[in-house]
Amino acid sequence: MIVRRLDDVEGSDSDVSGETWRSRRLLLAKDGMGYSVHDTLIHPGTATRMQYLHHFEAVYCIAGEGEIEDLGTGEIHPIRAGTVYALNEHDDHILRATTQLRMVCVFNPPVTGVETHDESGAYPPSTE
Ligand code: 9YT
Repeated sequence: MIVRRLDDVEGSDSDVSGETWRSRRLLLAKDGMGYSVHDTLIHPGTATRMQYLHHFEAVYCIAGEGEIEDLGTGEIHPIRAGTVYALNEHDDHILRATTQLRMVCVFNPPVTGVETHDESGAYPPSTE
């Protein structure tokens, strides 16, 4: 059994930041679960375009307010605590944070720990 706390991850190599976000990666590829679990903060007033070409991601908002724009359909969905979105079609999207968003993110395949977005808004393919 693995028991890990946010305190264990904060400030470690598994605490990774991009320009608009900070991702505390609680479970990683090396944990052997087949997915990774992140506690991610999206900074207020930011917009982030992303498209995970090599991963599926589910995102569950536990605090804050914002919106997600599906660039495939043009639809905009409000995000607040209790909202989950699943990028089941490697969807090209923009995430806008009105206030700080706290999101629990699950990636399949799992990230190894150090990934940040490339110029297309994706993480590289998993090599593990
Ligand atoms: C919600 C989102 O996709 N934010 C970017 C960071 C990423 N989810 C991560 O690595 O936790």
